[in-house]
Amino acid sequence: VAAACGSAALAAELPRLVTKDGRHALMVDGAPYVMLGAQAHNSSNYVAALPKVWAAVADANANTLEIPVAWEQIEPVEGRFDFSYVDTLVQQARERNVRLVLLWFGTWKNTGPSYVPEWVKFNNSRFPRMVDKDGKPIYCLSPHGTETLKADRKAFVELMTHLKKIDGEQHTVIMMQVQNEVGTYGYARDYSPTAQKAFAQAVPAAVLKQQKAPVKGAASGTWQQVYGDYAEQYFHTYAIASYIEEIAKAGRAVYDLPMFVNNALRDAVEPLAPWKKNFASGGPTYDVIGIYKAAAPHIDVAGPDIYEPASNKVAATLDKFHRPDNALFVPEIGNSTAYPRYAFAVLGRGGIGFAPFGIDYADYSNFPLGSKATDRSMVAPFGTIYNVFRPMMRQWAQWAFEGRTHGVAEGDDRAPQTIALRNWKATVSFREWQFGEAQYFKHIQDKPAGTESPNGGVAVAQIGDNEFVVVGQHARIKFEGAGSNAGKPSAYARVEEGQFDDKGRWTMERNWNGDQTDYGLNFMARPTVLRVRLGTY
Ligand code: N0T
Repeated sequence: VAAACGSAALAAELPRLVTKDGRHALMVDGAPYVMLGAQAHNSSNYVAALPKVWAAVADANANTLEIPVAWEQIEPVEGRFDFSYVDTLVQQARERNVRLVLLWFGTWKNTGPSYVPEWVKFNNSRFPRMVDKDGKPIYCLSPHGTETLKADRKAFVELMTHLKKIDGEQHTVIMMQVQNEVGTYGYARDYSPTAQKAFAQAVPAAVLKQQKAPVKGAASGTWQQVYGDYAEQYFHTYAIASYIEEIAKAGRAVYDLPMFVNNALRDAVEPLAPWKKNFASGGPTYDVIGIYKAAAPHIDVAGPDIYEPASNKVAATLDKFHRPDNALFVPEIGNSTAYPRYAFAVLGRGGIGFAPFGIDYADYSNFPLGSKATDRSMVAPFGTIYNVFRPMMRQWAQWAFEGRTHGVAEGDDRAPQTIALRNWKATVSFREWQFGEAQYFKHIQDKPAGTESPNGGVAVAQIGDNEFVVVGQHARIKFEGAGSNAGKPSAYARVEEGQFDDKGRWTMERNWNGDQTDYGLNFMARPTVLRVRLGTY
């Protein structure tokens, strides 16, 4: 009876984000959870479109679906709300044992107002657009529009109220994205009289504290005085983040789900420089996460939307968004074959979630951002990876929260990478045959099938002093002593191939030995889970 009550109490616990020692966990039903996610296409937020979404989500083995809820669909007429799509969505998710992350497409969707209801879209006197330096309205709604904020907030609060009513016990919906890829393309900020007045005000103390100036300016004062050439971008960022905060805060007051924002990236490799139309000003780009933390404390996470596959850029982006005050969460990543390998890097780094975009059999391909394919072949490369993580997702999430996990994705240079472990070091190499060392087979020119482009990845959890869980594909891993084991010869005690079940029990299928371990542990196309124990002598 006590156990039954205990699990009921856990199930009733609200999802929330927790941070300890600079690491993060998304708690779902009282325990760390990793979103092995999939995002639907932008127009699949209708009941009739859902079958093609669910089919792809199932092929992906995803445990979480990210899908829009549009302001235009829940409040087509001001003050009249329709939650029929939300009801069906939640119901169908439960039937499939899939959790939901709802994307609130409100005032800003990829910066524009495309998803606001018609009564908002064309009423610029009540819902002002931003204006340029000549006072001409531009496409983007102004974050200084107090009526717009009121109306968006009201709709969002209605949505949260409804979710609490239909889902306040089960928590099928585990997280909310507030707006989508906010900011403004082509314009640094609003130049309306209201904005001009605000721009001349002093930078709020919370911002001063959390956002340092890239180039030293005044310690306090106006945006211009403190942030110099970055002032317009930072000011606009503050305006948008404050607007989002009002919405998130009001929504959480009725139903306290974790909330996040997503970001259309600025380049994380090129040196930081003032905005010059090269990204959306005002969005949660890596350089202004501090402003979001200061202005929007009800937003837990700022996550990168990754649509540039270059491995150095992905690595730099993951580094910049993974901070003691910001959990690593990739709410969108391209769905072409260059991207699945990054699941190993994100899950290995302790990310709380990863979601390819466009996991949906709608008749739409967002090539060249993503895959040309719109069928199972597009989903399968993610599905095979999720397939091995899903049974042990809860353990992995716990290990990640304890700082035991690491991960690498094959670089575009195909070069080996090392992973520093506690008293061990692992080297991961790519395009190796399963037998032998490349140096003895220099006359062999060909490479393993399916490795023509980089797609290897390995994630490792150190679950004991000498024990590891290793998941990989298209890669070789070798261990050697480091730290207190440095210089000691070592050998495998066991290399068991198998699976953890959802109760954390390990089932071994076979023990690798002989050719299967003599030249490192070699993962081929099919992702495999190994439980490895080493010893020194
Ligand atoms: C994303 C998606 C959807 C290297 C694009 C990406 C989604 C939104 N926007 O399919 O629209 O709702 O969040 C913007 C990518 C910018 C181009 C990067 C070129």
